[in-house]
Amino acid sequence: MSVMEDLNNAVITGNRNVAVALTQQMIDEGVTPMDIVDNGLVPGMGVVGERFKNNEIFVPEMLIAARAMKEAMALVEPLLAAAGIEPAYTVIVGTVQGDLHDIGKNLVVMMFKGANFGVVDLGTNVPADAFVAAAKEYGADVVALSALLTTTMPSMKDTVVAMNAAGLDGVKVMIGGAPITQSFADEIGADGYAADAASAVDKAQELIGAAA
Ligand code: B1M
Repeated sequence: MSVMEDLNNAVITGNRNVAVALTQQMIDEGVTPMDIVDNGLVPGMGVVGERFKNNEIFVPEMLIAARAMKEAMALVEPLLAAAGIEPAYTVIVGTVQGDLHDIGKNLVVMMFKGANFGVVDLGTNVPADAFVAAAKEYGADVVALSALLTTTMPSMKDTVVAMNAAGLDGVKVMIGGAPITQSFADEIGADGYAADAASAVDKAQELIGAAA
């Protein structure tokens, strides 16, 4: 098995020590940081996302895999930055105003990072105008809203309205969270809905026409 395949497996199984060691080994051997990300780390998280969608693994396994990916990425990120390599797409993620639930939102963040999106995480209780400001500041491709409370679902509509009012119709707004459905997304004019964190990445890629 190649070192790259071993790195894939280390991410899939959440073995962060091996993931970090193999990443460092490849850096030392002169493998380009982009090659490590594209062929060693991202495909591993892709497998994790698929297994999560298929209920073959659950939140704890996903968190462990994401931690392995994050620690390996920490070695590669400075090299990418030094080479002027930026992620191709930027997503703003946050839990909407009034809502403090962030476990699902954090999984969404991890899956986007695992797919090599640039991620701006605004945290929880995020007002519509903060999503608008961040979308402008970072030139976002996607704004991803999470809500866990039926009482905060209207904040999603407020955000869609604010994005359109700010002339950001070109930025795709997608929504998700336990009480959210495709029909609610249709009702409030959101561009997309995803049922889980792995599907959120698929949906974002579909909305912006990015290669998976
Ligand atoms: Co709260 N809570 N909570 N809570 N809480 C729920 C959501 C609730 C269903 C519990 C219940 O009554 N059975 C209920 C909501 C009822 C409703 O609205 N119909 C509820 C309530 C009422 C409340 C309070 C109002 C309780 C109170 O104070 N009286 C209060 C509200 C605080 C606030 O937000 N303003 C409250 C507080 C809390 C805690 C702080 C104690 C804690 C949150 C801790 C934290 O997040 N840091 C908490 C928790 C943990 C829960 C439950 C138990 C678990 C939520 C969770 O993290 N699930 C929840 C009951 C339940 O779900 N069993 C409950 C795991 C997580 C991985 O799943 O977030 O659904 P989830 O994310 C999924 C998908 O939904 C999706 O991807 C993830 C999986 O891949 N997803 C997206 C999420 N965002 C997405 C975005 C996307 C795409 C997919 O695209 C953009």
